[in-house]
This record gives sequence, structure tokens and C-alpha cells, in this order.
Amino acid sequence: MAFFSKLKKLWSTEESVEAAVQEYEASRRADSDASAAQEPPAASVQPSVAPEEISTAEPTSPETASPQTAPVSEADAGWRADLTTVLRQAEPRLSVWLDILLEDVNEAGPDLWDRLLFLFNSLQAPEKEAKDFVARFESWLDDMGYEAVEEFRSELQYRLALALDLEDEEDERSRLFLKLSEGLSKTKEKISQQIDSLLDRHGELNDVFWEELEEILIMADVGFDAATKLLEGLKSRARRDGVRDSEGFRKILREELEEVFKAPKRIASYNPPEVVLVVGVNGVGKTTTIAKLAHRAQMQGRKVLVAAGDTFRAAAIEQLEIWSKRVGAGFYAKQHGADPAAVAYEAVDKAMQEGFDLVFLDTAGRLHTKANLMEELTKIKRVCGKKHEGAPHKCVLVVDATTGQNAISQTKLFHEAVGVDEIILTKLDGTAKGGVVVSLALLFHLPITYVGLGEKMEDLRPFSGEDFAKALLS
Ligand SMILES: Nc1nc2c(ncn2[C@@H]2O[C@H](COP(=O)(O)OP(=O)(O)OP(=O)(O)O)[C@@H](O)[C@H]2O)c(=O)[nH]1
Ligand SMILES: [Mg+2]
Repeated sequence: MAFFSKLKKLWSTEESVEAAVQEYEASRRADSDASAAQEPPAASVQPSVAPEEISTAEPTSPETASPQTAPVSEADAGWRADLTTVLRQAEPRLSVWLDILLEDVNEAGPDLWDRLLFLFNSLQAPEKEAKDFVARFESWLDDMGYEAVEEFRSELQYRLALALDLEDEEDERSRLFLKLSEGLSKTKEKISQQIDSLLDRHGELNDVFWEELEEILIMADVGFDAATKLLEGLKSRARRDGVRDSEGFRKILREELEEVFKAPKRIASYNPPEVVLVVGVNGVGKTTTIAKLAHRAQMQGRKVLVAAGDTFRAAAIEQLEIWSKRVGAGFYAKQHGADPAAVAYEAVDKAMQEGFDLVFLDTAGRLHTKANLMEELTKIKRVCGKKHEGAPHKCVLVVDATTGQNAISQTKLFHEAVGVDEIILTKLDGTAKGGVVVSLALLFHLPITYVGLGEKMEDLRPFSGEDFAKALLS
């Protein structure tokens, strides 16, 4: 959605906001003059509320009429002019804009849709995409039964950040950082606070210091092998930088951790659709993570298909179908007990025929034996590649942070059997075992791409090693 990057430009110059609003008013006048030709539903998404329904569902009173369907009334022009003035003077931050946009709007309804459409319009976003955004959001609110702004404000900000390509902006990053710090608070107690007290007790980095540090790391689920490696790195960094006292230690610890998370980036080229195989033992969060990833990709304008490759449990198919509806993604399944490789093959075929950009293949976490599971996953991989060259393009392992060192043996098992390209670590919220992140990064050199910080859609976020190190040690 390159057009959304215009937001940054709009924020940077006052004149452009005004120009955009004038253009918006002019386009509204043109709209109301022209015969109201209805747009076909979006090709790239299947919102459960069709875009047309929004405008027809809206009241026709001038105060709340849809910007796309009615002429600008004086009252309408009034709030728009006021809003424009305030926005122009506001700090260029999404949260600030959202505060302004939502002022006097306390619940979901025509006023909210109108304001969101105004925002998109003033950013010169294509009307269809703006309507899609609102339609999807309205449909999600309906599913969730949310009405009051306070119930969905955070999700709305998350969606806007994705749609407007603003997730990397300082505002959104600091919101995420807070969440990460909160999630890591128990791990911090185990690592940071102990290291603080260790530093208080030792004035210099002597043998006793290193031994005690090793113990702390092992107790905090960094694990023996990873703790040994981390210590080696720290000692050589201390030597190199001439750090001898506890003062300098904090700095080298943070630097070393940041280094640990610098996994090589994979640059893969492929013909769409991109096929992503999601694996992991039962209960780690595969299915919900697929839902969250599908949600993110849809918000970023990609057309997503999810396929129910866990045919071992009947409920698994239904669970994925519910999620696919909720996030507005396409869904493919066969009956309970069907061959998962056939599900994968047919899903990839469907995606190729119907122009999907991205396919997520859900898989079982448990079969009768581990050997069965690995055989099944290998077969899925083989069969996908026959249908679509290079597929699956990514094999993502989901691991549950609360399992601590078990995560290490799971990663080893899956990596040896099917080859893992990326790790997603779930349930980092509230666990005291967050030290396992360090362990995974150190032992496997695989990129950790996302972390799960809760059960909500917005709780799956890109992992930043730098932020992790900062949150853990601050
Ligand atoms: N707190 C928290 N809960 C999570 C997170 N990710 C997933 N969960 C929860 O973990 C539970 C299991 O998630 P599923 O997605 O069903 O796990 P699965 O790997 O598909 O499980 P199987 O299909 O049984 O193999 C659900 O209740 C999720 O809501 C997270 O990041 N934080
Ligand atoms: Mg599942």
C-alpha cells in the first residue's frame, strides 16, 4: 500500500494537509454530482460485510451521511474543517491523530466510520481500500461484540499502523516496547535483578563473578549450553573493550545480547503464492498464530488463504475456520481424518487458481507417535513442492516460551526432521522463562521473527532483538 506512505508526507507539511482536505471536499462534491455507481466488492478480500452495505446502512442525515454518498452539509463541513485544523496542529503521531479523530466518538457506528473514511480520504487512499478497511473493522467488532471505543481502540490503532505502514514508527514501537517490558517482567526478576545484585556484590569481573553469572543464566532458562556460549562472548568482549568492573558490564551485556539476535536474513524469491508451513508440538499456539499472521497480512493488503492441515483432531478444522472468518481470510479444508498432504496440495492449487498471495498451512501438533508426525510433515513438504515450485517457501516453527528448555529439544527435533527457517515464540507474556529466547538464538542461529505477547490479534508482533535486550535489562 504505497499510497499510505503519503501519510508521512502529509504529517510533515501543513499545506499538504490542507490541500488533501480541499481535494477531498472537491471529490465529495464530484461524487454527489455524479450518478452513484456502486463499486464491485473488493477482489482481494472477502469482508463479511460487503463495502456497499456500509454506505447503504448509514443514515442519510447530513451529520452522519457517508462521505461517499452524500453532499457536504454545513454541519459536515464544520466538523471536517475543525478536525483538519486540529490535525494540522497536532504532533505527527498515529496515537495523537487517533485521539483527535475519536474525540466525541464513544462507540462504533456511523460517526466512527465517517471519521475513518475522512482520514483515509484526506490521505488520498483509494476509496475501495478505505471502505474495505472500515467494512472489515465493522465486521470484526460485530464478531467480538465490541461497542465502546475503549474496548477496541488499541486494535484500531494496530490495524491503522499496519494499513498505513506505520508499525515501525516510534509511536507504535514504544507501545510495543511497553508491552514487551510488561511481558518480560517475571523474566527480568530472574535475570536483571539477580545480575544487579551480583554487580552490587562484586566490584570487579573476577572468576567468582563469572561463575555466579553462569548460575543465574542457567536458572533463568538460558540453559547450560547457551549460558556457556554467552559467557565466552562476554568474556572476550570484556577483554577486547578493556572492561574490568561492573560499571562497564551492563553495556557489554546489552551489546552481546543484541549481537546474539542478529540472525542472518533470508532473502527468498518465489512466484506467488508464498506458501508457509507452520509446525510445532500441540498447544504451542500454531493455529492462533496463523490467525494473527493472516490478520497482519490481510491488513497489509495481501490476499490470504489458510488451510486446515491438522486433520487429526476434528475440532482443529472448525477452530481454523472460525479464525479464518474472523480475520477475513480464505479457508480450505477436507474432512476429519483426510490426508494432510492432500489438503496442502489442494490448498496450494486453489491459491494458484484463485490468485491468493499467501497460504498458511496449519498442521497437527500430535499424532500417534513423533515419527508419524515428522513423516507427515515431510510428505506435506514434498507434495507442496510438486504443485508449486519452491513451496513451502518457509517452514515456521512455533514454540511456547512457557515450556522453557523444552523449547530447545522441540526446535532440535523439528529442525532435524523438516528444516526450520524461522521461529515464532508464543506466550512470552507473563512467563518467567523468557530466557529461552536467548538460548534459541544462540544455539540455532535461526531468525526469531515474531513473538506472542498475549491472546489478542494485536499481540503477535515482529521480534526485535534490540528491544528485547533493552526490555530485559532496563
Ligand atoms: N497468553 C498467550 N496465549 C497464547 C499465545 N499464543 C497462543 N496462545 C493460546 O494458546 C492456546 C493454544 O493455542 P492454539 O493456537 O490452539 O495451539 P496449537 O499449537 O494450534 O494447538 P494444537 O492444535 O492442539 O496443536 C490458545 O488458548 C491460545 O489463545 C500468546 O502469545 N500468549
Ligand atoms: Mg492447532
